[in-house]
Amino acid sequence: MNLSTSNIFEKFDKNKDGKISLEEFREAFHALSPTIPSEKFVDMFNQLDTNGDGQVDVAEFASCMDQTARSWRRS
Ligand SMILES: [Ca+2]
Ligand SMILES: [Ca+2]
Repeated sequence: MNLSTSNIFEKFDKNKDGKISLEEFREAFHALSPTIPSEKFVDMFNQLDTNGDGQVDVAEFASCMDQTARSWRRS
């Protein structure tokens, strides 16, 4: 990977508190692809937030990136 997970994480984490809120996630994704419907963000966010505390921390983010990278390699 060219971009490290923490680099990507920092782009999402606008207020630098070490966690991505739903609002930060929505903003970052909206910039990437404005056509994604908002219910899709919530779905994706909930998948990232595996412990369900309403924030995505770096560990949750990293494990998701891991799975994504693995599924890319499979296909
Ligand atoms: Ca944050
Ligand atoms: Ca969480």
